[in-house]
Amino acid sequence: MMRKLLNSESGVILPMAMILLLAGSILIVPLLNSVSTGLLISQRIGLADSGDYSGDAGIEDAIWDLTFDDLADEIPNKDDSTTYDMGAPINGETVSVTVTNLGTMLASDNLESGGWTGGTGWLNSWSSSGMTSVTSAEQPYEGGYHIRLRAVDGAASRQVDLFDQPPSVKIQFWARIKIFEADDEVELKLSPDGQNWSTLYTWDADDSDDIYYFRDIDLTGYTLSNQTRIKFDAKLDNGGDKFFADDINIIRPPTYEIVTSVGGVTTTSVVTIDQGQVTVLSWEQG
Ligand SMILES: [Ca+2]
Ligand SMILES: [Ca+2]
Repeated sequence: MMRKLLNSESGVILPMAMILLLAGSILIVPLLNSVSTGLLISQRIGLADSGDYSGDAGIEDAIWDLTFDDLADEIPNKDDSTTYDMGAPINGETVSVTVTNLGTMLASDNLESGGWTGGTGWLNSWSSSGMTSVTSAEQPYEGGYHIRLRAVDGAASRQVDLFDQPPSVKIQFWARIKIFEADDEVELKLSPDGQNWSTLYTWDADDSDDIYYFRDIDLTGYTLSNQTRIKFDAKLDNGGDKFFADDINIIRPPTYEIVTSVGGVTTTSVVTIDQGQVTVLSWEQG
């Protein structure tokens, strides 16, 4: 009896499992295809008219694994890299894939050089005017130095190449206001050319509590050029009104270089992946 029951149960379970498996395949395969096609149509740019699609397949596979699987977790830090062969040959050839984490930092300066030339990733030194200094006075947020702007003509600006970067670049920093009265203002401005300026943020008397705050400003929607300028610009009426800034970073979403090699053809792509949103910054074969 028991034996018979087991037999009859297994006879039911196997077909049911097969049906579920089949149903799963029917649902999942089109889903994968539509997501993959979506990536291709909406994200891919500038693909050369080349006969070798195997390398492209390797890149698409890596983008999928970075976005939806755990490939990103394997290379969590800047310059981390991993190399693997795709599970199944494509067009009869083995596709080798190398994925490298390019990191998120585009430019940074914590002012710890004590002057206007420090930091990394910038096109040049800070340009300063008026009663503006890198100073150790009045408690920097971080380390021993910060920027201080005073009076009507205080300003500090710097250039960074943001061309070919994803739209969702951010500028992050710490800022503090001391002794502002009505009509005292400091603005953070952005320009693609040094001529046309957009105001990203304005501090006024309401912010005058002498406490450092973290600011995280998204540059999505602004024109980002290869000579993007950021500028702290003071409109204060005397030297006792003070604006401080420290630990200034320009960052992008996690960015990866994917290189595939198959049959002597190398394909290289750089992509950013921001909470499931893929942006292809470059995709070249040769
Ligand atoms: Ca500092
Ligand atoms: Ca004042």
